[in-house]
Amino acid sequence: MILWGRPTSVNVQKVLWALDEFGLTYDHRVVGGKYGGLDDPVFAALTPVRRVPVLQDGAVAVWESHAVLRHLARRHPDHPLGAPMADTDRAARTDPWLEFGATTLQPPFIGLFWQLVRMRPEERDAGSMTRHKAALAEALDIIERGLGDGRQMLAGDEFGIADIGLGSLMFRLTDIAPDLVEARPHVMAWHQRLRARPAFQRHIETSYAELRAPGT
Ligand SMILES: N[C@@H](CCC(=O)N[C@@H](CS)C(=O)NCC(=O)O)C(=O)O
Repeated sequence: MILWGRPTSVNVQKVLWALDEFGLTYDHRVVGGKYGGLDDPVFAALTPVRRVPVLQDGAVAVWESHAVLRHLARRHPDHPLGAPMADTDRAARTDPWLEFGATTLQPPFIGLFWQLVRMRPEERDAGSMTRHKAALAEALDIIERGLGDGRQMLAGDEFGIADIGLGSLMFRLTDIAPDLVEARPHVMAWHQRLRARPAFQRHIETSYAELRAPGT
């Protein structure tokens, strides 16, 4: 397998974390951001969006980070992370979280991250930051309710690919908006459980200094 994508991308980090949890080996091609390469013909032939991550697995190239997580699960139905996705009823507890992560949690997270990390203070827009924080608070309330029945992880008590898809945002989110996380005890406890995983420490809790706007 070949994983394409810079490790500072949160979407690439999801895949790095998942590959590590599945115990898989792969070649890593660092492209995107300051490394460039997204318009190179070899990479461009793999994905119409020309964004990272892309996972080349034999004859297929999978793009969209959550599609990659599902692909790995389907490829390894006997692994504890893959088994739930091989069972329609169990998959139905995971899929909504992955969709919710991509459509509802991640967009305001990316918006706030860009404002606070990737833009210089003079470029920031207070109204936009307020809107992103409000949307994030609503999304985190939903996770808080989801975890409120005492379950350990998003789709039940077992760690799964939904925890990877959404949990990968928690390190940076806690950095840029600690108040949003600290106000939600179930979200905080879930994050702490993820932090105990060595693969989380290796791939998620990493510096994003290279993404900072000059002078910030
Ligand atoms: N929805 C896509 C988003 C992909 C995406 O926007 N990737 C960003 C990095 S997080 C990218 O390729 N940006 C261009 C770059 O890194 O140069 C996914 O989940 O994979």
